[in-house]
Amino acid sequence: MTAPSAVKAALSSQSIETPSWAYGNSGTRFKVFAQEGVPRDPWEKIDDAAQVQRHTGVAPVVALHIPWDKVDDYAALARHAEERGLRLGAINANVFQEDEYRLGSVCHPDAAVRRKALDHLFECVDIMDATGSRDLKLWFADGTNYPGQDDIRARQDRLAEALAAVYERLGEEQRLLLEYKFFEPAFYTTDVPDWGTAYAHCLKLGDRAEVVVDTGHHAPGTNIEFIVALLLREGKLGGFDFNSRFYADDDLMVGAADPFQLFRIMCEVVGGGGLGPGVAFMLDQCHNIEPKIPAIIRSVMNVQEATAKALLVDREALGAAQSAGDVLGANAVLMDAFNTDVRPLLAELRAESGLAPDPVAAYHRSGWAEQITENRKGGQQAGWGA
Ligand code: PSV
Ligand code: MN
Ligand code: MN
Repeated sequence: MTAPSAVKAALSSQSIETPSWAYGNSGTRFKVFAQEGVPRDPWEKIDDAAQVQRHTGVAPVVALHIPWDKVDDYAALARHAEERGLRLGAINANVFQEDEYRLGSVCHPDAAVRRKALDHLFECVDIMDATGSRDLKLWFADGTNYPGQDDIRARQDRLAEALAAVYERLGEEQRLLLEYKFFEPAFYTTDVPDWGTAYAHCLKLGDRAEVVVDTGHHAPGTNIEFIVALLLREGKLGGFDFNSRFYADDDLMVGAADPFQLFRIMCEVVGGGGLGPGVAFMLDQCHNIEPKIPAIIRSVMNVQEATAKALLVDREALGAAQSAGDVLGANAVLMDAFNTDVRPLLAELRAESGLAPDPVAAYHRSGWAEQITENRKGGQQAGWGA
């Protein structure tokens, strides 16, 4: 087994990015259940993110979604984050919530709509310049519902053209992260449905274009860790949108539905040398019925636990069993790590950093929930899931 000190050192280097929209109200197409004390604006979302960081110590980055997080002064928002020990992470573009986008955004058959979408993407890069964000995260709801509705290849050409224009606009330190999703809202074709399509576009664009793996965006049974291994090997894994799913894009807490899958993914990340700043460990979740801040803390802890288990894999023993063709032995090495209770190790790590061993309990004791319930009235909907 890897020495606990090495595991702790590696864990300390991981930083988990929380999404601004997970702090606001969200729901399904049937109902958004409003909660007391939710943020009324992006400034308060950052205040809540600071609570997650305060109790976990490994979530210092917050992703924004534009225009859900529209403010007049993005540099001031970045300062607000900095004053709370945070920094602003990925800027998520939103070209899916306006009437013009009924037939798509950058793949739309009408050049005027494509132009509007592209202008929004440029605006997102301007925001990155102001916030110091490294990553532009692109997810397109583009696709078609019926065979013959539009030309599949022409839509790919339009997509490539838009991506090239955005890539061109990026600074040297900025990256374009392309997210795929196999269906929804389009039901027949989706223009970026899978890692292969995203990879092909990123490859053409250049080194600073990489793929985002949203764990909820695959068909049931897909071997996500294989995709992760392959993208890492090709130097094209830009990051994750972590969440878990029972059915489709459920956006539940990561590690809730299938902790073993999360472990297998993190094994590939660790094995492929992806546990550094090159891979963004973002959450993309919607907490519809559970209280938001503790749910985000729990999610951060779930990622940490899976990472710790992956770090505990005895790589030497695994390699030896694999070379010897010892099928059961190799599998046992992996399962030993998965079945290790890493909670005491993580509690120790937190204590060493001056944190309480149980971040959820510490949050509940802190009085923050009572304070925001008292001080915030009329919380804002995150903009998602309605
Ligand atoms: C789309 O389903 C998605 O995963 C994209 O990342 C969006 O930006 C996000 O959800 C919003 O929650
Ligand atoms: Mn996502
Ligand atoms: Mn999604």
